[in-house]
Amino acid sequence: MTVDLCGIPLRHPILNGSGTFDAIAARRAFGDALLDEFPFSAFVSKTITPEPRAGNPPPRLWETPAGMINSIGLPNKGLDGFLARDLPELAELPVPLIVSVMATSREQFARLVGALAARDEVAAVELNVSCPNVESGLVVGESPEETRALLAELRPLTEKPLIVKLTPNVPTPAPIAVAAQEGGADAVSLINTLRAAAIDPATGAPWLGAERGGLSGPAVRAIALNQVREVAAAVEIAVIGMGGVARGRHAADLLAAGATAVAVGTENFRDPAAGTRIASELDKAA
Ligand code: RRO
Repeated sequence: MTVDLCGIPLRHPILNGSGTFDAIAARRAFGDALLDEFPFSAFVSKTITPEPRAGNPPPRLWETPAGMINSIGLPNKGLDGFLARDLPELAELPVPLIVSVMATSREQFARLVGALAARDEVAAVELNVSCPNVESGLVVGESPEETRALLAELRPLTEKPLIVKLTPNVPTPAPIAVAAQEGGADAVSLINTLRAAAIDPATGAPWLGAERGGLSGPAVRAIALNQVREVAAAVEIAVIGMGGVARGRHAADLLAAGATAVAVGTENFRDPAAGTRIASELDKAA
């Protein structure tokens, strides 16, 4: 079941969701065995920002029935740290590399995309306009106008595919996806996590250090399926579907809903080989 994702040939349709699989740590843990049987047909990096970030105060995770709330808050080395330290290691992976980026202004997004455009190791760039866990006040991906304007500014900077990661925290994501397409995006990916909170039963206060976070896992699967269907019906560009995928059947459902490829997220924390298993289950079902 090979796939063409915006001109990038993939061995199978299963990717990782950004931030849900640390390939550098996994290589340290599993050695070169990781490269012999890499779980995903392309690797999507954790989101990077122009400057280093420490991330949100702990606790950062809460388990829910059939899901998980995270409030990680984008800890990363910043653009220069990523290029110097992470990119050389990620370039050794046996699959195309998609780098996820986030910034709080169009100029800063342009700095990130411009720098990555110059790197042969990078196959595509994912624009994370949907992180629920930062205090910028503006979630670009909640506004079609902002999304279109951002793409119009970034599109001339690179011929590499630009993927827009959509938020589920809007009444319907289709108008945002259409705006991304009109601005020149090559693909959209969805869903990011749903805004959520948890209370510490001992104190009655918010459990998460940042007070709220984003819900993922099987709990969100039916929402993801509906949003992927709506978006795939509204755009001609490729759709990368994700949300609670834990088995081949779930991936098949998202492909039937119109996705070109499917990403695995929360399930990677439970089973680091989930990508390989899900790709093989999907293959057997086909
Ligand atoms: O780092 C995070 O807290 C985070 C990000 Br950037 C995102 O896009 N989605 C999410 O659930 N967490």
